[in-house]
Amino acid sequence: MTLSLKGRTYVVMGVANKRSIAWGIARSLHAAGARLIFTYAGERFEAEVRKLVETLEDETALLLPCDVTNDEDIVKCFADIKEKVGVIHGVAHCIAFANKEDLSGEYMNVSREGFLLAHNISAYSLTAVAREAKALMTEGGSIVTLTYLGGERVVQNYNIMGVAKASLDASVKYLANDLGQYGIRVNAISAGPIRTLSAKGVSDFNSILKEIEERAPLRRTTTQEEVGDAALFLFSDLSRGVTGECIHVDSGYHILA
Ligand code: NDP
Ligand code: N5H
Repeated sequence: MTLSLKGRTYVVMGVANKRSIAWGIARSLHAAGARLIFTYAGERFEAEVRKLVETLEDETALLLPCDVTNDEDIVKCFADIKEKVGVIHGVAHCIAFANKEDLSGEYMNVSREGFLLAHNISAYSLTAVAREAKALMTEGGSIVTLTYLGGERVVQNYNIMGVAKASLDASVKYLANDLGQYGIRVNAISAGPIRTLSAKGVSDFNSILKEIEERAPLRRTTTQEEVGDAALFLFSDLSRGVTGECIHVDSGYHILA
């Protein structure tokens, strides 16, 4: 068993820019020789993602639109992938969204609309994507999503995203149970805080990072590369016995009281 992914194809969903965790995963998979297909939500970041993908200098790389709030988009995206490449071996789901006003203050003030939006994009999308991806994973496969400690415990201001991540974490287990019989594994990586576009606007992000540097067992913050390499393990056959699992890549912060 090796970590080489030569001859394998992976769909990476959720690159917005070079700081995205999805881009860290893409770089690790690319270094292992995998062929990559990127999906992006809207035209907003298309040009930026296209530029990044070009830096890989891989003519086989593909870039397709996929807004996960739209079932037709998901179905069309995977139908296009089927037509263009046939078989895929995995999907990296690196997508989440909540309204900014629902990410501070008291959780209980969340509106029905804000609650449903966060769950739609951040949790349901994994199930919708897994269902479409399954048809293309005829040689078995591995699905990896990204979660955060705030889904297991109360983390100040994470609020509606914590509730959505709890739903995502449970989805990983139910999907793992459904898809195991087809040789498809489903796992999550719980990443420590990383400064990305999504994290922009979090007012006390510096103090969150400082606390990790001071208290986490490894005494440093998490990098995109660390998450990328853990994902590489989950996509490779080295993790062939692992499914329904959540691996914390957070300098060990989650073990602290
Ligand atoms: P980014 O902002 O780089 O990525 C978030 C991605 O979500 C964007 O690419 C965005 O696409 C995508 N997205 C939002 N709405 C939709 C939609 N409707 N359809 C398709 N894609 C959509 O941030 P991160 O890399 O930080 O986030 C990736 C994942 O990592 C998220 O699940 C996040 O919760 C998780 N995570 C992040 C941590 C951190 O500290 N940064 C810690 C733990 C987990 P577009 O830009 O095209 O709208
Ligand atoms: C405890 C914290 C800090 C407070 C909570 C932050 C939650 C962040 C997650 C969501 C996904 C961020 C989000 O939806 C931002 C949007 O409202 C506004 N941003 C955008 O629209 C940008 C342009 C696009 C690209 O963003 C998205 N998502 O589409 C948690 C932190 C310590 C860790 C963290 C940041 C976790 C996480 O899940 O991302």
